[in-house]
Amino acid sequence: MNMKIGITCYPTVGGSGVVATELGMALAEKGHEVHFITSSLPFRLDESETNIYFHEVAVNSYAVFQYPPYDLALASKMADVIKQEKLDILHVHYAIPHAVSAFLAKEMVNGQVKIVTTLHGTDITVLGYDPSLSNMIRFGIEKSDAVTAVSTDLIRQTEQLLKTRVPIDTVYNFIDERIYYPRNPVSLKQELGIGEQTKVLSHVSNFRKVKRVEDVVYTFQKVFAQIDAKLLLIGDGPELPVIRELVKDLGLDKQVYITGSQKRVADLLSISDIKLLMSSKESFGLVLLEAMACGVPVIGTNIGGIPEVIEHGQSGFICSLGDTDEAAAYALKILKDEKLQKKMAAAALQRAKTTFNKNDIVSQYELIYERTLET
Ligand code: GMT
Repeated sequence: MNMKIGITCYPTVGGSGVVATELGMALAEKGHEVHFITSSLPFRLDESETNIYFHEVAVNSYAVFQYPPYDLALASKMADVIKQEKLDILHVHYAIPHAVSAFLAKEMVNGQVKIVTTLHGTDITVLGYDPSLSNMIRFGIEKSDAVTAVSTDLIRQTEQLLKTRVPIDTVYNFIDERIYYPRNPVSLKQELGIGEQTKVLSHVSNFRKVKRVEDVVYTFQKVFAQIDAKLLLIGDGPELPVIRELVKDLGLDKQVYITGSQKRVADLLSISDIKLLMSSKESFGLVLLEAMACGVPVIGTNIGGIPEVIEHGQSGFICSLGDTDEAAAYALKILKDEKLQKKMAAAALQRAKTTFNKNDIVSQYELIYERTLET
């Protein structure tokens, strides 16, 4: 059954925006009509594709408003699009503000749409602790017609923290396998001046405090003490200046490449022997899946949804939060044993293709949409 689906997400670079955009494009390819209702054109969205439409939410900043009313402008735009385009489904990513704006929009059109909300983590694990917002987040969740979360651990945390009383389905994230696949690494290694035998560790994030990039650097320091290696720090964010200083203080400037935001993430991952994610909060860790799809073994912390992505001892290793000795020991175990590295790389690739298969996951969302339309 072809449906008319509205999608709202934060369109800027970030896992939730990427997943929402990829999902919209995949649904459009399957014949659904997809309407993005966002404050700007989502990164990676090609609006010239068939069945894709973009509705910009314009936020006016009149002098009387101390804060521009994004949530209300969004609700108003959602209501317009639901009416004009006769949307069946409004799929919002993040409970606040998006599910709350969707609820307002639904009220404005007398309930003529179903709301599906996907939780990505930040609204629950960061904002859920703020008592002034937790009632609002619970409201957004409970007023949705269906709710999904990107990991089972995120459901556990949501129920524990917010005491929600509605069913939530786990629907894992997926990546576009036309972008993330094992590529030929030789030329890029040469271009970066990295020797063919030198091992490469990498980290990709938005350099927020929760990503604990300093643990990545300390882990690398311990690995480099034993073998020839380089570290690629890919991405940008508030902690980058602190990390740059740390790298300098540790005398690792020549071993650590700070690349900033990159369009060639898949290429950089493909020349990596290991990918590290040492976060203190992570509902899923999309960057782990991106690395696995490039055939790279991953090491992540025992936090949030990470253990659902990495099968410990198969596609990589799970270490305790903050334990850089343990992370370095796992990294060295992989890097010193070529046979193990190849086995783990193949397992990572296989897991990305099966457990996180794009077609299966898009079908799960379609079934959830259909279920809401039956009620
Ligand atoms: O982690 C971030 O800083 C960005 C954030 C987002 O909203 O894009 O990521 C969240 O959603 C991603 C996609 O579902 C997940 O892969 C990330 O684990 C999750 N981040 C956190 O839970 C901290």
